[in-house]
Amino acid sequence: MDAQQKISIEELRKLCRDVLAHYGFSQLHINALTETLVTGQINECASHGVYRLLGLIHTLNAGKVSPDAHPIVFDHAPAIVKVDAQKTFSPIAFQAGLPLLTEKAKINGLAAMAINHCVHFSALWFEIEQITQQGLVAIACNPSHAWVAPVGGSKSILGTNPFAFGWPRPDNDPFIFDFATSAIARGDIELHRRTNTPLKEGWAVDVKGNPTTDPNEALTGSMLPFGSHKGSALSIMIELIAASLIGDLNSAESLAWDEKAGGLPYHGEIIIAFNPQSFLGDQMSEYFNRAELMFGDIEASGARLPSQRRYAAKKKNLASGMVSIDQTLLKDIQNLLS
Ligand code: NDP
Ligand code: PYC
Repeated sequence: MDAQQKISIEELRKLCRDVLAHYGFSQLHINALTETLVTGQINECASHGVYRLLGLIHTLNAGKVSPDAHPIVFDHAPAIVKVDAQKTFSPIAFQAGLPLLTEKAKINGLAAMAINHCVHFSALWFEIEQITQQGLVAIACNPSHAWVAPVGGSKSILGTNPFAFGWPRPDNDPFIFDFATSAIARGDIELHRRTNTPLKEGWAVDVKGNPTTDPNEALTGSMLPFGSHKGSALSIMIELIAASLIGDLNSAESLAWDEKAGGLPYHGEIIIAFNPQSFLGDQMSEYFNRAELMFGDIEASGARLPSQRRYAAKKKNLASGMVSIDQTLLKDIQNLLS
C-alpha cells in the first residue's frame, strides 16, 4: 500500500479547480466536477474520489468529452424528463435535470429522468443523496464499458453497472446503498494496480478465463459479476433499462465507441424518483416509522446499514476540514498542472 497523507479539503478543492481550469473546462463544469470529486474523497470512497481526475483529463485529451457544452433538458412526458448531456460529464447533466425530475415526481407520484450522451465517472450515491434530500425515494443505474463476463460466459459483455437506492429518513441520514453489479468497481481494481495489491479471489479472470488476483491480469481479462447469476441478471437488467429503454449505448457499444482510447464510458443513465406522500397520504408517518423500526432491528442485530461507514467518514473529515489522500495520487494530480 502507498502512504497516505492529509490535505485540507479547501486545498484539495483548489487543486481540482486549478487542474480543470488549466485544461479549459468552463466554470459550470469546474464547479460540478470539483464538488463530485471532492465529495467522493470526503466520504472516503477512494475509487470515485479525486482519483477520477486522472481519468477525466485522459478522456478530455482523447477528445471524448466536452469541457464546456451545456446539457439540454427536455420535458418529454408528464413523468419523464430527458437530458441530452451533449457529451459532457454526467454530474453536469444530472444537475441540469434534477429540478424538473423532483417537480414531476412530486406532482405525479413518480417520475423518471433519462440522461443521454454523457461521459460517466461518478458514484451514484452522490445523486441519490440529492434526491432523498427532497423527501423522495430514488433508484439510479447505468451501464459502463464491457469489462464484465456474464456468469458462465467467457467474454466481457456487461459493464460494471452500478445500482443505487435511497430512502429518506425523517431524523437520520438516508438509507442508501450503491454498488457495482461486478464483484467490485473497476476503479477499485485500478487502485489495486496502482498500489500493487492483490485482488480478492472471485473478482476477475485472466484473458484465458483462469481465476486471477493480479490486477493487471484482471484489467486485461474479465471482471466477474457479484453474486453469480443474481448479479449477472441485475447487470443485464441495467443494460436494458439504462441503455436500450432510454435509447443509448450499452456497455459493449460504449467500449466500441472508445476506440481503445482508454477513456471513461459514454452512455446514459436512468434515475427514478418516487414521492412517498403520493403513495401514502396521511399514512406516511406511520409507514415511515415502521421502516425506522426495521432499521433499528437491523442495527440491533449487529449488522450495519449501507452508507454508515461513509457517513462516519464524512462527519469526521468535515469536522477536521482534512482528508486523506494517497501520496502518489496527489503527486500525479499535481503533475497534471505541469
Ligand atoms: P462497495 O462494495 O465498496 O460498497 C457498496 C455498498 O455496500 C455501499 O453502499 C457500502 O456502504 C455498502 N457496504 C459495504 N460493506 C457493507 C457491510 N458490511 N454492511 C452493509 N453495507 C455495506 O462498492 P462497489 O465497489 O461495488 O462500488 C463503489 C462505487 O463505485 C459505487 O459508489 C458506485 O456507484 C461506483 N461505480 C460507478 C460506476 C459508474 O459507471 N459510474 C460503475 C461502477 C461502480 P459504505 O459506503 O458505507 O461502506
Ligand atoms: O469503477 O467501474 C467503475 C467505473 C466505471 C465508470 C466509472 N466508474
